[in-house]
Amino acid sequence: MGQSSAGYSFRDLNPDTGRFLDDVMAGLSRPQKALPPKYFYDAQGCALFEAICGLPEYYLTRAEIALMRRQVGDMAQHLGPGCALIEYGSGNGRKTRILIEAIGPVAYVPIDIARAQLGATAAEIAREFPRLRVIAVCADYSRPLALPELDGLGARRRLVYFPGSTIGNLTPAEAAAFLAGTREQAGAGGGLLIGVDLKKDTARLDAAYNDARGVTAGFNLNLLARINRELGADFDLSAFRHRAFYDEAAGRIEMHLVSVKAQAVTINGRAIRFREGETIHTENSYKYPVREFQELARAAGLAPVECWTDAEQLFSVHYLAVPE
Ligand code: AVI
Repeated sequence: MGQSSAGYSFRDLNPDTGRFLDDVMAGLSRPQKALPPKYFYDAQGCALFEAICGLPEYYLTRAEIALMRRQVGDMAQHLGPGCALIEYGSGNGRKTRILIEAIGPVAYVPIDIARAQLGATAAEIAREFPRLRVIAVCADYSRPLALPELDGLGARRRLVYFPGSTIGNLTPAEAAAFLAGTREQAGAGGGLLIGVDLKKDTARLDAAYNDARGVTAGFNLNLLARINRELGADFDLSAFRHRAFYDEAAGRIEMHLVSVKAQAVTINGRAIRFREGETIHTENSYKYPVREFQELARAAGLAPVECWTDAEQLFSVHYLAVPE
């Protein structure tokens, strides 16, 4: 584990070594071509996602931050002081700061696949909260991972924080399996605090993923640009366009990249053919009513304790306890 002079330690589990090419080839060889959304987040992708979070149409981030500010006092009553706070997908840590200030954890363990952003966020938080032990872990939290040793830190319990409705990027079956794995990481007596986007009218959802400035389109297309940059592929970005829509029956936004013509792309010496109009499915973003998400949590062996929503009923944050 590398100890940084900035007051945090950094453990690199090398989440991307060798997997990107295999995942891309496997995804583009399926009848419905698909790419895993975790690969959106290279440096450009992180910057584009930051821009998305500030867009007028993308209500999720604003609603969740407003909710956290309004309810964090009540959350603190449930969560108590002195926990080890483990965060999946730490991003820029804006919501985390609100939580850290209110609950006073003894340790903060941000886990993210985006190495550079993880280091920057860990350094900033270590500077802002000098008494907090910050242990950053660069890892793919969608796969089983070994957490650093936390027992010697004097934490009363473990709290896993998973904000931003990133759980919505998993299918419900994947989300249930993920919750069950996270329950194990939190351990008996621990808890999970999870941000979940709520179902709402289709027009608002469609607009959030089809912003007028085309930032979401750029974020989606950056996946192909990343494959070109890192795997030496020859995607012509002007021959693909962004498509996102809400599928009401499935309760999810689907994002695709549509091939605007018949074409072939070479990746690692192999030609991948596209028909005109054929799509690469790049992301799902599921939306859950409060009860539906609580059912999912129960099925994963967790006990829903409390759920907070923002004033406009756009977003929810669930507190789920791990039974003793
Ligand atoms: C990270 N995740 C929760 C975002 C979402 O809303 O599903 C990713 C995103 N995709 C397009 N816009 C934002």
